[in-house]
Amino acid sequence: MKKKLLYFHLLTISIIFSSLSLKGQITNYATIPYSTGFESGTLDANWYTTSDNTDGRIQIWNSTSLIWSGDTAKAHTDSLWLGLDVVNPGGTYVTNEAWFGLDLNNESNVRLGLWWSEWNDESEIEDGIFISDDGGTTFTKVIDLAGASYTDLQWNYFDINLDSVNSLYGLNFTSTYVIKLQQYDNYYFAGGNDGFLFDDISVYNTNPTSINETITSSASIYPNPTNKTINVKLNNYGTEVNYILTSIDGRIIKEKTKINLDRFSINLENESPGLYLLKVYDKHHSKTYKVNKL
Ligand SMILES: [Ca+2]
Ligand SMILES: [Ca+2]
Ligand SMILES: [Ca+2]
Ligand SMILES: [Ca+2]
Repeated sequence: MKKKLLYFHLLTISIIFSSLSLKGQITNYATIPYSTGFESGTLDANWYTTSDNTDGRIQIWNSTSLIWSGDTAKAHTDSLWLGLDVVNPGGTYVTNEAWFGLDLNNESNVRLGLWWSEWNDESEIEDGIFISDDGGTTFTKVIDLAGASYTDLQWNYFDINLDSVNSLYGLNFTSTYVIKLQQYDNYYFAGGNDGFLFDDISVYNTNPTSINETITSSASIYPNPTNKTINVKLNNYGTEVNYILTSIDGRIIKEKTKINLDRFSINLENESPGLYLLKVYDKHHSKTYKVNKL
């Protein structure tokens, strides 16, 4: 009886252990600044890729090797890019995952910049950018990559404020921070077709180097939420103030430079409802505010 029980415990422990060891497949976590344009032709040690069936394909492609119906898939920069699709002849739906690990312990003011394009990829809930702060055990989707809303083979830039993403989704900068690029579809790039292309990925720190820490700046943003206009009143900013308003997925909505007033307004009447990030900055100060458009 005792022996049986022990065996049962060992079995349970080994099952738990083996299921845990399937997670956390990243063995290297890059420090920042980190960047890759895939020009070495292989994924560096910070990456891990997986597909939920053998039809999934995640590989680095050459810009000139994919031509279909008069279109050529080209790198954003230089020759090579990372592609997620399904092997020819397709037909089976696959979830492709490309992870990369970052050591962001004690970091702040971190941004993720990346270029993405797609080829006739349908929009599914699984398509997007996901983040884990626990080595890939749990992921949160932070950006939709909805292929149907974008022009095929046109590169789009995302510049994502990870501090804002963290505060929005309750994530933290840890030593096992994972960014997952995920694509779900059932055909291959040229001829089918479906697929995601990625290039020029960077994770970088925007800590200003010569900030005067004793001067605190702030801006009053009102009304917030708003359905029309927001007013911005500046406190302790210098001259030549700039602002940049982005959607939560990093698309620039509005920007203005060298404002020499201590208050100004931004018209949001024609913008869709949702959360926006307003960065207000001058030479020595920079602060980002959440703006809620109703
Ligand atoms: Ca490249
Ligand atoms: Ca898709
Ligand atoms: Ca498209
Ligand atoms: Ca499809």
